[in-house]
Amino acid sequence: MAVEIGGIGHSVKRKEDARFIRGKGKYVDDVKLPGMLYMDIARSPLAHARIKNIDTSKALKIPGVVAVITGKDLVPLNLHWMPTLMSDKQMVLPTDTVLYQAQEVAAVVATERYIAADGVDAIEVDYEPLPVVVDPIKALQPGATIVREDREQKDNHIWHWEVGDRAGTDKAFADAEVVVKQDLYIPRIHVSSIETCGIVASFDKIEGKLTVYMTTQAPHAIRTVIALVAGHLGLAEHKIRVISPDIGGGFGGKVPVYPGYVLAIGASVLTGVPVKWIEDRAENIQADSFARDYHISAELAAKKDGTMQALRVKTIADHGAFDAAANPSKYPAGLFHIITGSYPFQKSFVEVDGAYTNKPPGGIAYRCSFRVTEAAFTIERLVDVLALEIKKDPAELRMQNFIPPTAFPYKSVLGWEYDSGDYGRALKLAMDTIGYAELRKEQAEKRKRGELMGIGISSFTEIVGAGPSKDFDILGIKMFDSAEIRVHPTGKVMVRIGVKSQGQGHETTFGQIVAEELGIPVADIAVEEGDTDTAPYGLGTYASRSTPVAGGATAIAARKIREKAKLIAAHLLEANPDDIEWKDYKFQVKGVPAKSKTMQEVAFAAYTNHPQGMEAGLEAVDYYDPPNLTFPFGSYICVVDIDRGTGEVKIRRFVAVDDCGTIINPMIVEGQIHGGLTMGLAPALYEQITYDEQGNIQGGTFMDYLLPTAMETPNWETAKTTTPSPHHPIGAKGVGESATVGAPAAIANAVVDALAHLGVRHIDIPITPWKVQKILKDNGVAE
Ligand code: MCN
Ligand code: CUM
Repeated sequence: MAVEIGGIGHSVKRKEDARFIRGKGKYVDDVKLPGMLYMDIARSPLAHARIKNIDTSKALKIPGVVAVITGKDLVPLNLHWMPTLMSDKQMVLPTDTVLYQAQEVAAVVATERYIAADGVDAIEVDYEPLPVVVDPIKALQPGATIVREDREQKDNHIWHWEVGDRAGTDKAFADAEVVVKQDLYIPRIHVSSIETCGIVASFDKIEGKLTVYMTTQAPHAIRTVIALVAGHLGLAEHKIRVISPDIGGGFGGKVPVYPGYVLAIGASVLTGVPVKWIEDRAENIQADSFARDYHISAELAAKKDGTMQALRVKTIADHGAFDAAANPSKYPAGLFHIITGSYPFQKSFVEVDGAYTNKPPGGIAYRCSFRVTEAAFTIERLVDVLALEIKKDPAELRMQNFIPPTAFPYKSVLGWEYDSGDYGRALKLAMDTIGYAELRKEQAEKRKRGELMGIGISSFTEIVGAGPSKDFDILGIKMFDSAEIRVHPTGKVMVRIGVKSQGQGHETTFGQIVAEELGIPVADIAVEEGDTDTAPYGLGTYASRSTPVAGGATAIAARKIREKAKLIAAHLLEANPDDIEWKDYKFQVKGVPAKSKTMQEVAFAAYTNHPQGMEAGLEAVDYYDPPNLTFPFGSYICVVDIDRGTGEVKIRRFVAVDDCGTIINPMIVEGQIHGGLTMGLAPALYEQITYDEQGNIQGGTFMDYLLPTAMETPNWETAKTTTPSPHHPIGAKGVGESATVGAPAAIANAVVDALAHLGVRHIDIPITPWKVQKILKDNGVAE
């Protein structure tokens, strides 16, 4: 019975894969409208320059070029600047100054994509170079080149944010028996989704209606933002339809609004013809928002026996030229204050300062719900630094300190209330699975022979599922989410939700939630997302919030339907509703299993034979505002061998134990973890974007920006524990980012562990062979 339904806990095959694996997905670039024009963008070669003149005459002479748009053209429309999600503003096109390399300078609209590109090549811009500042620490020093001359404040400081008890923490440090300190740089990296960003904007001049097909993770928010920003041009919210079709990976990179989107919409409104803009790969990696770029200085105070007492963290956040991060309004540094992690610190203090530099906007939440990756990496690295300092096994040190399972719900010193957790169980399972004790013995023997082997642990706590709406909003729009369910007369179901999959499998898993609640086979349930004309209002998919928030809405909407269905079942069974129970996916008269009705029978009656006085139909809507976030967690153990000749790090084994509460679809969750682990491996060993002193990007192609391929990716071994969320309607927590958050520290800790006997305490990621080989050479152990 249960197998046929395909409810919660079943590895139902992904419905969406039927089209994806046949190449039949429908992405933005598949949208082709009659008369459509194509847009391409001219970009600045310099990181900071005055624009003396833009000559568009040659471009306009190219046959097929319809229009060239510059900043000056946008001024009368008041569209040359746009608000960012972080209450900053960002240039759509510059009128006089460019602030980073690859910044948009002009747009060309043409009858063909390649003619538009020729038009871009023919635009002549006269630049006067200005001094460049790329280092945020230098940017904050007095006398630094000012990046944002448009601001009243004449320096590069964006904001200061702090949380915790400064004086109490300072005192705890002053009194502490042991203090360890570590500076860490978490480098700038870039989301590299298979699909780049793109849009087809289609303005119907007669209806006054704008239809936008767009690679966005949050279509409803985009609709509202367009209405707020372009309302003065006559674009009202009921005449704006945003469609987010299939998306080839978002990972946080498709949350911000990029100038290209605005330009394509503007171009369509002006021409009255559909306009398509599809970013190329180089533009995507060079100009779109970046992640991380945190300069962290962290200290941990403890007793001699290893009892952790206090944490003190100071950070400089490099946001590039505009603060276009996608954080909830209240939290400019995201949820970085989850940094106390899995440990019951008594005192903590965290401060972050944002800085402008001549680089593209940074600060997006690349597969981490708002700076959680930075936080988890810092605390899990710091715990290992402490372990080395007091000569204690890092597993033992963690076990000694974990917040005990009896302490949940646990209120952290920096203000979060962790819903549930059992950290010791997860770490023990990881240790048993990998054979921790044996590995330590092997390591000791190898060390005697001069061989380099390391074991690294990361026992992270995640924080996902923004709302609740009292604390979480974007530009004032509260973070709740929604579901609308309609049961048709023949018992088939249409579910529409306010979030939007970018590959996470929502069509399958949200169907499974409804299947479980209504006893209708998942095959009979269609799930639709991403069209603002049909889906209920929601805040979109990021921060692993779909399951915690829209998942809750879906379960509750289904339960509303079941309540009504029960009354219809009682009517059909000629019984008192109080005598009806929901059992084995059916309504039964208590104690008389033979007298029962299926949901399909009830659905038919809802339209053909419903009780007198009751509304016909069977549908429900729910807007769910979660009471709290969810706190998934895990323990990862990584084993590395290091080549003494090349400095290459080889991951021999990696065991990942994750706990995301009730699991809807184990296969999909495992897939999320595999993908997430690879995205955690990437910054640990390979990925980093750097800039030279002139602000030229050094990692602007995949020749220089190393994405791990199947060759570099180890065989991930996964296992799980299940600690349901007590407040979520089905006990589920989010999981989409856990592995990316947890993996980097396990890998870095393993490498440091392999080299610890040489006096190594820390190596900044990415841990490249070059860095390791230098350590080996400096210590005379290189082969
Ligand atoms: N799931 C489950 N049981 C749980 C938790 C989740 O079966 N207890 C399922 C969900 O139903 C969903 C998937 O796992 O099908 C991920 O769910 P969730 O953790 O709620 O995350 P979201 O759906 O909100 O996805 C967002 C998350 C984020 S923020 C990034 S970044 C990321 C990630 O998902 N981007 C991805 N995974 C991605 N996977 C793909 N293929 N593409 C992306 O762009
Ligand atoms: Cu944290 S990236 Mo995801 O939130 O889209």
